[in-house]
Amino acid sequence: MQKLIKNLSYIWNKFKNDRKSFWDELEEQMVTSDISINTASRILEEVKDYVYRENINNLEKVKSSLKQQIIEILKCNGDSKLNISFRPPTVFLIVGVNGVGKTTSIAKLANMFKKNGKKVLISAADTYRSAAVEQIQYYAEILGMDMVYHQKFSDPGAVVYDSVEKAKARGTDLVIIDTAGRMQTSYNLMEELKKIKKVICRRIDREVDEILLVVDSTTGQNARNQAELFNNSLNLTGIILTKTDSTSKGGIVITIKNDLNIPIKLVTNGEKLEDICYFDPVRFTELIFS
Ligand SMILES: Nc1nc2c(ncn2[C@@H]2O[C@H](COP(=O)(O)OP(=O)(O)OP(=O)(O)O)[C@@H](O)[C@H]2O)c(=O)[nH]1
Ligand SMILES: [Mg+2]
Repeated sequence: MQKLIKNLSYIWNKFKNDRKSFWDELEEQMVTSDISINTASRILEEVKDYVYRENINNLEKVKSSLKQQIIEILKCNGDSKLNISFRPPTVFLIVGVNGVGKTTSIAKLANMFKKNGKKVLISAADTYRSAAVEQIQYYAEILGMDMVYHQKFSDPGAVVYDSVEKAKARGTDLVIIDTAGRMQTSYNLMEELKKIKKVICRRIDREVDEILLVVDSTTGQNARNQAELFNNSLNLTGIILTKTDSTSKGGIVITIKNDLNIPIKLVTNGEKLEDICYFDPVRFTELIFS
């Protein structure tokens, strides 16, 4: 993860001589860190308000006010935890565009629940690529988990139907569903995902417990558009932020939470099965400033 505000110390000398250009440059740095203009303005309005009200003249205090505003945005009101149903199986639907890290995040998540003694079933509803089934199969084998899959190009709705029925019959705690990231058009993809969602809801007789969008933290501001598109079709319950170990800027999650109010629930930071954790707004903010 890269520093969010790279040169705050460098532009600090402008604070005394030319305040306007200090604020402008700070805003520019935030925007190049994948924070949307809308979000950056909201943060800076609060920071400026504090600086002028308290007559602040100290870099550390400005920095700490910035951090505080970011933490406020990223904080969730109790909805950052994963929703586990008291009527098993709990069902998580994992969605996201091609290559963001859906399948590997599913393996990491399955491993996390398995370590907590839960029985997990993986549902290979990405029937668009045959390699997708093989990849899931590999993880299901090393994790010793049930898996449901059909032929390539078969109906993903049918895979999901079978998965939930099998989970019910076997007393499985959690079903995690992998989905395709690529389709001929995003319209086709959204229609297919909506259909999958409907199948799950009918089988469990409630809303899907989690619909998680996987966001590649190196994507930049385009990730906001992805989140908006998926959210409009599916009503997302949260975000899994991946690849935070690479040279990502991380600012995109501040934008997604501020502009779309979708909570960030999990973060992955490597390729090993253990490289996943719950999102912690304070730790995350410290990291992007450290
Ligand atoms: N360094 C690093 N690499 C990651 C992380 N998460 C995923 N990857 C890598 O990203 C690549 C794509 O991951 P997948 O899980 O296959 O992505 P996907 O979204 O399922 O891709 P499609 O099925 O093609 O849509 C793989 O090479 C992963 O190892 C992470 O947290 N850190
Ligand atoms: Mg995949």
